[in-house]
Amino acid sequence: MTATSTPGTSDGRETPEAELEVHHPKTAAAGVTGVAVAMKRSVERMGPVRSARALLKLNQTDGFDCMSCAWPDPDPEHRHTAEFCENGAKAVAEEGTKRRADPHFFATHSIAELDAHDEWWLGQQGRITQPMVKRPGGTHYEPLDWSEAFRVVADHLQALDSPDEAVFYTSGRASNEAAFAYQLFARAFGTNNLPDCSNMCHESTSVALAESIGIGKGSVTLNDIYHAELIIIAGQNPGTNHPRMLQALEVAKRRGAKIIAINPLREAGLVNFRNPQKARGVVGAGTDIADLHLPVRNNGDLALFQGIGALLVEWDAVDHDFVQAHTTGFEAWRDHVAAVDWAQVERDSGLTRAQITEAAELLRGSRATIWCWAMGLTQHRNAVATIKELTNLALVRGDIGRKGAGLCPVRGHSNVQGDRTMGIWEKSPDSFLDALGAEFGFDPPREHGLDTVESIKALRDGRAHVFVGLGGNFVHAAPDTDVVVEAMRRARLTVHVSTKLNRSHLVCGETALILPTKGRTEKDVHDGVEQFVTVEDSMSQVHSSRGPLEPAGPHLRSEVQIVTGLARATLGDRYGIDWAAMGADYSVVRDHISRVVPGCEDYEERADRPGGFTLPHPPRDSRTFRTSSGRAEIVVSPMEVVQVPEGHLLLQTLRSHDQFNTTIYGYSDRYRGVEGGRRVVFVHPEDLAVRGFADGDVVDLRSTWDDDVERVAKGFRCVAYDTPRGSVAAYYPETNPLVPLDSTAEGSNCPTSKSVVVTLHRPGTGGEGVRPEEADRAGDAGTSRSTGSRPDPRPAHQS
Ligand SMILES: Nc1nc2c(c(=O)[nH]1)N[C@H]1C(S)=C(S)[C@@H](COP(=O)(O)OP(=O)(O)OC[C@H]3O[C@@H](n4cnc5c(=O)[nH]c(N)nc54)[C@H](O)[C@@H]3O)O[C@H]1N2
Ligand SMILES: Nc1nc2c(c(=O)[nH]1)N[C@H]1C(S)=C(S)[C@@H](COP(=O)(O)OP(=O)(O)OC[C@H]3O[C@@H](n4cnc5c(=O)[nH]c(N)nc54)[C@H](O)[C@@H]3O)O[C@H]1N2
Ligand code: SF4
Ligand SMILES: [Mo]
Repeated sequence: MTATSTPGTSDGRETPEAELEVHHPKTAAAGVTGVAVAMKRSVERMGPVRSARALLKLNQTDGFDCMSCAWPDPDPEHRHTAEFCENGAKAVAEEGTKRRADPHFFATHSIAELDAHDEWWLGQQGRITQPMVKRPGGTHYEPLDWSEAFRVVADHLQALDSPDEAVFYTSGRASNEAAFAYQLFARAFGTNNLPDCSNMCHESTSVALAESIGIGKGSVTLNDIYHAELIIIAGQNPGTNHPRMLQALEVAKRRGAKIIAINPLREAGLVNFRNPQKARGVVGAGTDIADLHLPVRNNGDLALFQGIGALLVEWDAVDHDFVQAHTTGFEAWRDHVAAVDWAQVERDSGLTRAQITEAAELLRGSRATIWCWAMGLTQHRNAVATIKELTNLALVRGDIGRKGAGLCPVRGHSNVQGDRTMGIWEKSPDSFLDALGAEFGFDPPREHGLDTVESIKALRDGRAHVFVGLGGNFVHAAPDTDVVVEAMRRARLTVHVSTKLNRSHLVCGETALILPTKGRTEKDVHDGVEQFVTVEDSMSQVHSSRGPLEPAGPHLRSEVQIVTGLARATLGDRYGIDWAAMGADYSVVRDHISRVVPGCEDYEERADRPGGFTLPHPPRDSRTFRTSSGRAEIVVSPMEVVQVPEGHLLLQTLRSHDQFNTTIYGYSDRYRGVEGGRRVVFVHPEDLAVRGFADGDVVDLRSTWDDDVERVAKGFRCVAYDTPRGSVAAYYPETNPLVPLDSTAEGSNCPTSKSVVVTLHRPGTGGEGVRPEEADRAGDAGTSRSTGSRPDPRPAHQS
């Protein structure tokens, strides 16, 4: 294949932004700056009245659930008037903006012209107000009415040779009601092709936990955090991605908990935190959150966890009663970890035995330990094994089903966990399909559907022809951007249910539709009756959500209305499913949910109580493990860690403080000291020096994979940074062209976005380790695409 550059990604840019500045990273998170930034952005985008109306209802029992992350809310009696963080406020401002991308906007900008802009600019154009279509051969989107839009989708779906030629993607912001109706639509249509963002996110967690403890969800509640003696935070950056978690950690700390951060980077917030809700936080030095920071090398956690296991075994720091009563596999695991080669543990983890011993001692001394983790563990080839290994440590310490202890995978999207509970899953178990079939009088398809990576391949290879996205930005979120771009362009129809413009609308199938939806912030009234929706947070708490703001336009429909409209147009009255009733009154959907989804009995009443209700979790509730053995499984995994060839580096792709996934709020990664741009790569100073580079140099990144495709992302400014030797970092989604589609986690098929083998190159010269002819090929492809220019990176004041 030919060399590739960054087509289909942001703006095909080949150099860092002119305004890019790098300062010393901050050690403290939040504090006054966080509050000030949140207020400034809100008022800029929404104006003072809408800002106040929205923010005072954010995360309140009579208000709406924050649509940013899945961190839970405190009990109703413990909520503040301002129960949100800086990034929650940014998410609200992004949706509540007064700006509009209306039909006139689409008439004045061709799709090609829009595609030359970066993701930040696209987001700045505001809310989409009417259904839009790009017809075959068309250069622009044009408006159409809802019934015609539904007809276009129905015609394409009905024309397929098999229902399996369509894929129905979901991003984790969809409500439970929308998700339930959507999976019903896909299955009544005849396919389990229900890929979702989870496939790129916590899928490794779901797989590992289902096998080890019999349920793919975490076992702690917020109250457990307050009562923990030790909290371990591995591969997660809460200061940016789950900011209110820091407040819970602060409470735990004041009650005497110790905290260990396992992270290649010294992320602000883990090191030091200033709570803006407490005067002490605003003026004082704040709380040192982490008692111990272990700067593990990228992908080194499996080795670290096995090293800790070896020490616990050596010290016999094992809860034998728990192991005896509830687990299987202990002896084999004990023998495996007791035999670890410490030289290998140290090399693969990048940590010394002394550092590992310090962590193991804290674990030995704790009677209640909570393990938190996120993308730093899930997006690796060995992710499932790594999470099982951490689970082994929790099991041998008896830390499941005990107050103040447990497993706490911290989910990303606000309702990603709820969507899975509602059946958004390409591999839903037969028990769920049976219940669904019994409720609606049909036999749902049983064959597993396509996940995200498989869907891309099916579209690429012409095995799938229709893509429907309920939210999200598939083109920029998925790995191997160039392949995804080609795959989507081969589709006969691409459909996106969206609030705002994004890249996926511009990388079109032959026909493309944008169906504009109301968001969480907005009122949803039908025939004078106010509707509400329900969501589930990262700790299995289900509750209602009601938006306070007037919708962005009179033509918007809610996700439930759009999904049921699509289903009705496509399926008519097949199986006698009453789509119209569900779309008109969401309590009809909830009534179905109460009979189909386990744990959701009396759903209508329990979900709408202040604070909602907690879904059952057998290991947490009664130390019951519904695995094949009926016990929690302590699993042996070989210590396989990515080995990086000589001269190469291991790249992790992560989030800045000023984005939500592919939505770029702005260009300020304040805590890491990067302002005015995003094309940076964080590298250890000696890794720069040995390659003849220095801080400030511009390099191209190339990834190395087992095929003949060259994957290049151009023009990144080197930032000398405190990261382990050999481990580098850069932002997602700019680096997604480097993640090979076939490089996925064993067992979960999650793309390995946190371990990409790369080399650094001087732009244009071929640089280090490349033959000049290779560099030329890269250069050619790099110039084959238009280079759109991004205007002033500071948010413009259009409203
Ligand atoms: N403001 C904001 N909030 C968000 C999001 C957002 O984009 N913006 N996204 C949401 C979503 S969908 C998700 S999934 C979550 C993501 O939340 P996080 O998982 O916190 O997100 P990342 O930025 O990907 O950060 C991963 C962290 O893991 C570390 N890391 C990388 N590789 C390794 C490794 O090999 N081992 C260890 N131990 N650590 C490693 C990185 O240094 C970084 O601190 O956040 C959610 N919340
Ligand atoms: N390299 C790399 N790649 C990654 C990751 C990584 O760490 N590194 N992380 C992965 C992870 S964890 C995830 S979760 C995925 C994220 O993948 P996605 O969920 O597909 O992406 P988002 O950027 O969250 O989607 C943003 C879009 O959703 C739409 N939207 C916003 N609000 C609403 C709403 O209320 N309703 C509807 N219908 N649409 C709405 C808007 O149009 C917006 O542009 O990316 C993955 N990709
Ligand atoms: S912690 Fe997450 S859910 Fe809570 S306000 Fe902040 S972004 Fe929203
Ligand atoms: Mo995620």
